Amino acid sequence: TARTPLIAGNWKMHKTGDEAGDTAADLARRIAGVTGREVMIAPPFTALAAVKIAIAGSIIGLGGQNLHWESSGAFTGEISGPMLTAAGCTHVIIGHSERRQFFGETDETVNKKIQAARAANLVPVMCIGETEAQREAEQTFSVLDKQIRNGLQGFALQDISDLVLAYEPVWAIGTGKTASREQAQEAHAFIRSVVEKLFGGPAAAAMRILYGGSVKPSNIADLMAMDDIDGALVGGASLEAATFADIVTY
Ligand code: G2H
Repeated sequence: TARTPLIAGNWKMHKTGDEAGDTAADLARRIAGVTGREVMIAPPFTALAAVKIAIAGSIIGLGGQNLHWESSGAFTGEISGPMLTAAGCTHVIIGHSERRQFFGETDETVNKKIQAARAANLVPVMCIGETEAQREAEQTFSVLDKQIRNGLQGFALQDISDLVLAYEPVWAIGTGKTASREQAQEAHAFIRSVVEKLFGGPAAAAMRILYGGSVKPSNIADLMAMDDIDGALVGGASLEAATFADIVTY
Protein backbone atom coordinates (compact mmCIF):
# COMPACT_ATOMS: atom_id res chain seq x y z
CA THR A 1 0.00 0.00 0.00
CA ALA A 2 1.00 3.64 -0.35
CA ARG A 3 0.37 4.27 3.33
CA THR A 4 3.59 4.93 5.25
CA PRO A 5 3.59 2.78 8.40
CA LEU A 6 3.43 4.69 11.68
CA ILE A 7 4.87 3.00 14.74
CA ALA A 8 3.88 4.93 17.85
CA GLY A 9 5.00 4.37 21.43
CA ASN A 10 2.55 5.20 24.20
CA TRP A 11 4.55 5.46 27.38
CA LYS A 12 1.44 5.98 29.52
CA MET A 13 2.35 6.94 33.13
CA HIS A 14 5.93 5.70 32.94
CA LYS A 15 9.34 7.41 33.15
CA THR A 16 10.62 10.63 34.66
CA GLY A 17 12.02 13.31 32.37
CA ASP A 18 15.57 11.98 32.76
CA GLU A 19 14.53 8.37 32.14
CA ALA A 20 12.44 9.33 29.13
CA GLY A 21 15.24 11.43 27.65
CA ASP A 22 17.70 8.52 28.03
CA THR A 23 15.35 6.00 26.41
CA ALA A 24 14.46 8.38 23.57
CA ALA A 25 18.14 9.13 22.85
CA ASP A 26 18.92 5.40 22.86
CA LEU A 27 16.02 4.74 20.48
CA ALA A 28 17.10 7.55 18.16
CA ARG A 29 20.59 5.99 17.94
CA ARG A 30 19.20 2.53 17.29
CA ILE A 31 16.88 3.56 14.47
CA ALA A 32 19.11 6.15 12.83
CA GLY A 33 19.01 5.62 9.09
CA VAL A 34 15.68 3.77 9.11
CA THR A 35 13.50 4.92 6.22
CA GLY A 36 9.97 4.19 5.04
CA ARG A 37 8.54 4.50 8.53
CA GLU A 38 7.13 7.21 10.71
CA VAL A 39 7.88 6.85 14.40
CA MET A 40 6.34 8.70 17.31
CA ILE A 41 6.77 8.64 21.08
CA ALA A 42 4.13 9.90 23.50
CA PRO A 43 5.78 10.32 26.91
CA PRO A 44 4.11 11.82 29.99
CA PHE A 45 3.72 15.62 29.78
CA THR A 46 6.53 16.14 32.31
CA ALA A 47 8.97 14.36 29.96
CA LEU A 48 8.07 16.15 26.72
CA ALA A 49 10.89 18.69 27.04
CA ALA A 50 13.56 16.06 27.67
CA VAL A 51 12.33 13.82 24.86
CA LYS A 52 12.16 16.77 22.47
CA ILE A 53 15.87 17.39 23.00
CA ALA A 54 16.74 13.68 22.78
CA ILE A 55 15.00 13.14 19.43
CA ALA A 56 16.22 16.32 17.72
CA GLY A 57 17.49 15.49 14.24
CA SER A 58 15.96 11.98 14.28
CA ILE A 59 12.87 10.68 12.47
CA ILE A 60 11.00 10.39 15.77
CA GLY A 61 7.99 12.61 16.28
CA LEU A 62 6.63 13.72 19.63
CA GLY A 63 3.10 13.13 20.88
CA GLY A 64 0.92 14.10 23.79
CA GLN A 65 -1.19 11.39 25.43
CA ASN A 66 -4.21 13.66 25.87
CA LEU A 67 -5.28 17.29 25.60
CA HIS A 68 -8.13 19.53 26.70
CA TRP A 69 -10.49 20.91 24.05
CA GLU A 70 -10.10 24.54 25.15
CA SER A 71 -6.88 26.37 24.31
CA SER A 72 -6.57 27.92 27.79
CA GLY A 73 -8.70 28.66 30.83
CA ALA A 74 -9.55 27.67 34.38
CA PHE A 75 -9.12 23.93 33.96
CA THR A 76 -6.77 22.85 36.72
CA GLY A 77 -4.55 19.96 35.77
CA GLU A 78 -5.29 20.08 32.05
CA ILE A 79 -3.02 20.68 29.03
CA SER A 80 -4.11 22.37 25.78
CA GLY A 81 -3.34 21.79 22.12
CA PRO A 82 -1.30 24.99 21.71
CA MET A 83 0.74 23.98 24.78
CA LEU A 84 1.54 20.63 23.18
CA THR A 85 2.51 22.27 19.90
CA ALA A 86 4.73 24.75 21.74
CA ALA A 87 6.34 21.83 23.59
CA GLY A 88 7.33 20.32 20.25
CA CYS A 89 4.50 17.84 19.74
CA THR A 90 3.43 16.81 16.26
CA HIS A 91 0.81 14.26 17.35
CA VAL A 92 -1.67 13.68 20.14
CA ILE A 93 -3.39 10.48 21.25
CA ILE A 94 -7.11 11.00 21.79
CA GLY A 95 -9.68 8.76 23.45
CA HIS A 96 -7.38 5.96 24.53
CA SER A 97 -9.44 3.21 26.17
CA GLU A 98 -7.80 3.92 29.53
CA ARG A 99 -9.07 7.48 29.32
CA ARG A 100 -12.53 6.29 28.33
CA GLN A 101 -12.52 3.69 31.11
CA PHE A 102 -10.93 5.62 34.00
CA PHE A 103 -11.37 9.31 33.15
CA GLY A 104 -14.86 9.55 31.74
CA GLU A 105 -13.98 10.23 28.11
CA THR A 106 -16.79 9.74 25.65
CA ASP A 107 -17.22 9.92 21.90
CA GLU A 108 -18.36 13.52 22.45
CA THR A 109 -15.20 14.59 24.29
CA VAL A 110 -13.16 12.72 21.68
CA ASN A 111 -14.90 14.75 18.98
CA LYS A 112 -14.11 18.05 20.72
CA LYS A 113 -10.51 17.02 21.33
CA ILE A 114 -9.98 16.13 17.68
CA GLN A 115 -11.20 19.60 16.73
CA ALA A 116 -8.77 21.10 19.26
CA ALA A 117 -5.90 18.99 17.93
CA ARG A 118 -6.62 20.15 14.38
CA ALA A 119 -6.73 23.77 15.47
CA ALA A 120 -3.29 23.32 17.05
CA ASN A 121 -1.85 21.57 13.98
CA LEU A 122 -1.47 18.27 15.79
CA VAL A 123 -2.09 14.93 14.09
CA PRO A 124 -4.87 13.28 16.11
CA VAL A 125 -4.42 9.58 16.84
CA MET A 126 -8.00 8.63 17.64
CA CYS A 127 -8.40 5.38 19.58
CA ILE A 128 -11.37 3.06 19.24
CA GLY A 129 -12.05 -0.51 20.28
CA GLU A 130 -14.50 -2.91 21.85
CA THR A 131 -14.42 -4.48 25.30
CA GLU A 132 -14.32 -8.22 25.86
CA ALA A 133 -18.02 -8.26 26.81
CA GLN A 134 -18.93 -6.37 23.64
CA ARG A 135 -16.93 -8.80 21.50
CA GLU A 136 -18.57 -11.78 23.18
CA ALA A 137 -21.98 -10.23 22.56
CA GLU A 138 -21.02 -9.84 18.88
CA GLN A 139 -21.25 -6.07 19.12
CA THR A 140 -17.72 -5.38 17.86
CA PHE A 141 -18.76 -3.86 14.55
CA SER A 142 -21.63 -1.82 15.96
CA VAL A 143 -19.40 -0.43 18.72
CA LEU A 144 -16.68 0.55 16.23
CA ASP A 145 -19.25 2.06 13.88
CA LYS A 146 -20.68 4.22 16.66
CA GLN A 147 -17.27 5.31 17.97
CA ILE A 148 -16.16 6.41 14.49
CA ARG A 149 -19.43 8.13 13.55
CA ASN A 150 -19.75 10.00 16.83
CA GLY A 151 -16.04 10.75 17.17
CA LEU A 152 -15.91 12.24 13.68
CA GLN A 153 -19.37 13.82 13.76
CA GLY A 154 -19.59 17.11 11.89
CA PHE A 155 -16.18 16.81 10.24
CA ALA A 156 -15.56 17.53 6.58
CA LEU A 157 -13.04 15.76 4.41
CA GLN A 158 -10.28 18.29 5.08
CA ASP A 159 -10.75 17.85 8.85
CA ILE A 160 -9.71 14.19 8.74
CA SER A 161 -7.01 14.42 6.07
CA ASP A 162 -4.15 13.65 8.46
CA LEU A 163 -6.11 11.87 11.19
CA VAL A 164 -4.85 8.47 12.27
CA LEU A 165 -7.16 5.82 13.73
CA ALA A 166 -5.93 3.29 16.26
CA TYR A 167 -7.89 0.09 16.76
CA GLU A 168 -7.26 -1.23 20.23
CA PRO A 169 -9.44 -4.12 21.36
CA VAL A 170 -9.72 -3.39 25.08
CA TRP A 171 -9.37 -7.06 25.95
CA ALA A 172 -5.92 -7.11 24.32
CA ILE A 173 -4.44 -4.07 26.08
CA GLY A 174 -1.64 -4.86 28.49
CA THR A 175 -3.10 -8.33 29.00
CA GLY A 176 -0.64 -10.24 26.85
CA LYS A 177 -3.62 -11.35 24.73
CA THR A 178 -3.15 -10.09 21.18
CA ALA A 179 -5.94 -10.18 18.68
CA SER A 180 -5.03 -12.72 16.03
CA ARG A 181 -3.91 -11.01 12.89
CA GLU A 182 -7.06 -12.23 11.19
CA GLN A 183 -9.23 -10.72 13.96
CA ALA A 184 -7.31 -7.46 13.67
CA GLN A 185 -7.51 -7.38 9.88
CA GLU A 186 -11.26 -8.04 10.01
CA ALA A 187 -11.76 -5.09 12.35
CA HIS A 188 -9.44 -2.83 10.35
CA ALA A 189 -11.21 -3.62 7.08
CA PHE A 190 -14.53 -2.84 8.75
CA ILE A 191 -13.17 0.44 10.14
CA ARG A 192 -11.94 1.43 6.67
CA SER A 193 -15.38 0.65 5.24
CA VAL A 194 -17.01 2.98 7.76
CA VAL A 195 -14.54 5.75 6.86
CA GLU A 196 -15.37 5.15 3.21
CA LYS A 197 -19.10 5.52 3.88
CA LEU A 198 -18.52 8.76 5.75
CA PHE A 199 -15.75 10.38 3.72
CA GLY A 200 -15.41 8.48 0.45
CA GLY A 201 -13.01 6.00 -1.12
CA PRO A 202 -9.86 8.12 -1.47
CA ALA A 203 -9.99 9.28 2.17
CA ALA A 204 -10.52 5.70 3.34
CA ALA A 205 -7.68 4.42 1.17
CA ALA A 206 -5.32 7.07 2.52
CA MET A 207 -6.21 6.77 6.20
CA ARG A 208 -3.76 5.00 8.45
CA ILE A 209 -5.28 2.53 10.87
CA LEU A 210 -2.92 1.38 13.61
CA TYR A 211 -3.32 -1.74 15.69
CA GLY A 212 -2.77 -1.54 19.44
CA GLY A 213 -2.84 -4.14 22.18
CA SER A 214 0.17 -6.21 23.30
CA VAL A 215 2.20 -5.53 20.16
CA LYS A 216 5.71 -6.92 20.56
CA PRO A 217 8.73 -7.80 18.40
CA SER A 218 7.41 -11.34 17.93
CA ASN A 219 4.04 -10.36 16.45
CA ILE A 220 4.62 -7.05 14.65
CA ALA A 221 5.68 -8.48 11.28
CA ASP A 222 2.65 -10.78 11.13
CA LEU A 223 0.31 -7.89 11.92
CA MET A 224 1.96 -5.55 9.44
CA ALA A 225 1.60 -8.13 6.68
CA MET A 226 -2.16 -7.63 6.74
CA ASP A 227 -3.68 -5.36 4.10
CA ASP A 228 -5.43 -2.89 6.37
CA ILE A 229 -2.93 -2.69 9.24
CA ASP A 230 -0.82 0.42 8.74
CA GLY A 231 1.17 0.60 11.92
CA ALA A 232 1.02 0.03 15.64
CA LEU A 233 0.33 1.84 18.89
CA VAL A 234 2.67 0.13 21.31
CA GLY A 235 2.47 0.42 25.09
CA GLY A 236 4.54 -1.89 27.29
CA ALA A 237 6.91 -2.99 24.53
CA SER A 238 7.81 0.62 23.68
CA LEU A 239 9.34 1.35 27.10
CA GLU A 240 12.72 -0.21 26.34
CA ALA A 241 14.67 1.25 23.43
CA ALA A 242 16.04 -2.08 22.19
CA THR A 243 12.61 -3.73 22.14
CA PHE A 244 10.89 -0.77 20.54
CA ALA A 245 13.65 -0.47 17.93
CA ASP A 246 13.02 -4.14 17.03
CA ILE A 247 9.34 -3.30 16.52
CA VAL A 248 10.10 -0.20 14.45
CA THR A 249 12.41 -2.16 12.16
CA TYR A 250 10.18 -5.30 12.02
C1 G2H B 1 -2.70 -0.36 24.23
C2 G2H B 1 -1.24 -0.37 24.06
C3 G2H B 1 -0.72 1.01 23.76
P1 G2H B 1 0.02 -2.35 25.31
O1 G2H B 1 -3.07 0.48 25.31
O2 G2H B 1 -1.66 2.01 23.62
O3 G2H B 1 -0.64 -0.86 25.24
O4 G2H B 1 0.91 -2.47 24.09
O5 G2H B 1 0.81 -2.37 26.59
O6 G2H B 1 -1.09 -3.36 25.29
